[in-house]
Amino acid sequence: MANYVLYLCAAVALSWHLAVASTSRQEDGRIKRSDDPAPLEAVVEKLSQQLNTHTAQLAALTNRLNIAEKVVAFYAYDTRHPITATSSGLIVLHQIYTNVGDGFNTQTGHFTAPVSGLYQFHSNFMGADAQRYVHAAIMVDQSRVAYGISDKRHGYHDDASIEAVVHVNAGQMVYLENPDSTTSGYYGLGHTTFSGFLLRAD
Ligand SMILES: [Ca+2]
Repeated sequence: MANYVLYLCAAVALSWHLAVASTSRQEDGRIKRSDDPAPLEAVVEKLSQQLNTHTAQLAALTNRLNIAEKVVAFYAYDTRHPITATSSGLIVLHQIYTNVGDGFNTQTGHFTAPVSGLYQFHSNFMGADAQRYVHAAIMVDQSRVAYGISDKRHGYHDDASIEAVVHVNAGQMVYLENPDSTTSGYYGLGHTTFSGFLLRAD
């Protein structure tokens, strides 16, 4: 009888221990997670959102890099002499050393910006007539952004150099103009030049 009671008590204690142990395992986080897919779905959703964000950032950076590596540059001259331009007319240079980006048109004398950004333009010019002085201007559309004078009346050649650093929008035209009220002659033979290049795209 005493043995039976002892056996019964041992059986009850063992059952209680197993019950507690079983409950403990079910409350274990790692075991519970593998049984329940909800937390994993949340993790996948969060990683998916991060991947989308990083993909968009990579696309934006790639686009920015393509723009930053954009090269636009031209350098025009003319071997004719003299180069004449009517009042408020273009000083058209028909030859080019450099035309990266094909922005400069040798027929019209226009440079058309292929991309928006900060540009630098320069012209060296020289009057062809010893009896008078001439001006030249760098124009962005209708706006004068640089202006200079060459005066040969003292009997010597006189170069003038003008330069502008300006923001130009894609499609805007930049050109050399004779701002005087009369037709002007400019020294050709490579003396009168017009150049420009993109410093930084937007
Ligand atoms: Ca000078």
